[in-house]
Amino acid sequence: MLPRLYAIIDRTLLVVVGDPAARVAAFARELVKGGATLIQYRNKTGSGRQILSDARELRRALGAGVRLIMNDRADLCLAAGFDGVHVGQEDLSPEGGRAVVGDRLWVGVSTHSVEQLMRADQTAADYIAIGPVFPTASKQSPDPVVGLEGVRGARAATRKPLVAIGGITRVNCASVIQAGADSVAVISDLLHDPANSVEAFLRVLG
Ligand code: TZP
Ligand code: MG
Repeated sequence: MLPRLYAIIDRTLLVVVGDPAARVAAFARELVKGGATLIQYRNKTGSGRQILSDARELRRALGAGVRLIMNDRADLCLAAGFDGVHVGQEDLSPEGGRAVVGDRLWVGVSTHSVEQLMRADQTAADYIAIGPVFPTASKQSPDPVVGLEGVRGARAATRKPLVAIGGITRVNCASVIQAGADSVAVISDLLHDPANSVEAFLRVLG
């Protein structure tokens, strides 16, 4: 169900010159050119209005062939015609997200320990993310790293599709899949030269 690479666009990490929605869409088109088929839009600082404007532009620019996941906001997932919502430990619960987006769309949930993952396993989530696997500079106040050991523990604790996140690069991604993740979610190692980075990830991950 999940592709090996789960690309995340963090709006605050993109350098914007000119129209922000156009910049986000252009970056996403590069990801898709490299082979990305699953993309999350993440924006921790923008207003609902800005997020929706970026998201609608993404949907228009990428068409129906790419799965688009909205971080945090189930309402904006629906409003933008996205394919799913991703919730964290302090957002809507997976059940809450499910109540908003319905049964047809995806609901993903972030966890930061095997204990949280075991709770998430009992929910309506379609997939579970675990992390940070390695140190990351892309998240404010990240939880402690779980390491490859954490990925192995997570794999043993759930049969749901498992996404690993945090500090994952073209260099270390194979070890994360070997530890049991179905997919790796990546922000910073896609920022510079997105099309070529995605291609390189997919070459390594097969
Ligand atoms: N959640 C756990 S780590 C992380 C998030 C959103 C950031 C991942 O970014 P990067 O740059 O791939 O480490
Ligand atoms: Mg969140």
